Amino acid sequence: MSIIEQWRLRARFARRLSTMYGREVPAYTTLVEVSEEVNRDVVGRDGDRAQRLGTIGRITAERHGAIRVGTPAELAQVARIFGALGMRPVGFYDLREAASSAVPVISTAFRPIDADELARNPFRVFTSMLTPADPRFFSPDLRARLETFLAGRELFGPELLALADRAEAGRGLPEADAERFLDLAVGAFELSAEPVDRAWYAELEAVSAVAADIGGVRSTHINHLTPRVLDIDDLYRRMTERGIEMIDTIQGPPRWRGPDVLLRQTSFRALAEPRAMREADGTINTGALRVRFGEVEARGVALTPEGRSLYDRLLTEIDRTLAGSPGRSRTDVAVDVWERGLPDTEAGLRERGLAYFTYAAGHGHAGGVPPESLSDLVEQGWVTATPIVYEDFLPRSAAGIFQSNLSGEGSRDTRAEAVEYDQDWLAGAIGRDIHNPFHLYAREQAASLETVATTLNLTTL
Ligand code: OOG
Ligand code: NI
Repeated sequence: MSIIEQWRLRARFARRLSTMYGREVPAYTTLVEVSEEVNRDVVGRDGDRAQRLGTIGRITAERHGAIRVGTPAELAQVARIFGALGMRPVGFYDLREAASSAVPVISTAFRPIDADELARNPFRVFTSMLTPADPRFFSPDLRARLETFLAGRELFGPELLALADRAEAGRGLPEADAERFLDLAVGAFELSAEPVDRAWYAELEAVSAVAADIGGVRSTHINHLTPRVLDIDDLYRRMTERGIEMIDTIQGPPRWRGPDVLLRQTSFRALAEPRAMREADGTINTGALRVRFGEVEARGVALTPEGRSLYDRLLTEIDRTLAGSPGRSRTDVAVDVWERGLPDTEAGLRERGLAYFTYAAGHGHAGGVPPESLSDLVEQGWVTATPIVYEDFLPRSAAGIFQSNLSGEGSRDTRAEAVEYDQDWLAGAIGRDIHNPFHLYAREQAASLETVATTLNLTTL
């Protein structure tokens, strides 16, 4: 019997989720249309250069989603559903620590981890879990009621989870089961029509709008979906021209003359959606909640640990400079800092070991004996270097995206001690390894170098 392989399940799931979200949040459909327009124009203008970090086929289908759950048990179930789609937990993000915009969640991202799987369909989901045990956000009393509420709900039914386990174990599902699995999985992330308890929601909202979105309702939902665009500044302008209100900034590194690194993101503000509300006396009214939005992103080259710490230092320098001269625009300062701090060519990033590349034996050399160093090999045309695209997220941008789409600041007791939820804790809670993104990029780079060494008959590289 033929089975639908995991990557096909993943691609279908991403497509169906996108259709569903477009129906629920029509401005998202506009965002996708405008992204496709921009991508067509950039490819028309720049040709192959536009596709240096992924083919237009991959980029057109590329999405990331965001979901939020309440407990380790729920997160473990999410891991089974995404495991069915060939997506593994990668990276650990603690958004409770974000300086100006703390949110009571810790997060990981589920995504494919092998280069060929990413090329087939790179769908990823930023997945956050509430931290009720953190006393900076929740009093003991509220924590207890919240945990009881969360323990009493079911986000994913037994049939969905059983199909997920079969898909993961068998690396796919027969067609009829695949369809059933996708129906149930997409359905689990639709906005529920079940009435929201107004007082309970408001009580949590006073602590954090994210806490209310997660723990104030008896179901989960896709919070946003994000297409990838090749020119995010152009997209921002076009969306604004269409009358869609965007958040103030594009998060992440600035646009500048050098290579794009990591990730730039922006979004449109969360829209008021009608939701049924249950009042204290039991009557049901129609209210509105503002939690779901559309985001868009441009991806650049993945940085090594050295590149990443340089990036983090440059961000700090931008903040420091701005604090000292508040009249200047953030963009101006950022471009300045970038031009002084970062090599403005791919070769520069490569030679200083700041970014990851894959290498392949080329045909551009004059012949003779190949040189021994990698940079000579590349310079003399023996080997080509292609940047590896960044597949992950940025904690500071993530916190900004969360916050810029929330109304209300929430409250936080800054005197209380943080509770340690770290990566090991999270891995234990879901019973799966959490991959280190740097190791994944380094592994891909190393595998390509090994092939080059074999092809050119070099003993060391
Ligand atoms: C997740 C926010 C983070 C991103 O792209 O950085 C995120 C959320 O709002 O649940 O999606
Ligand atoms: Ni996002």
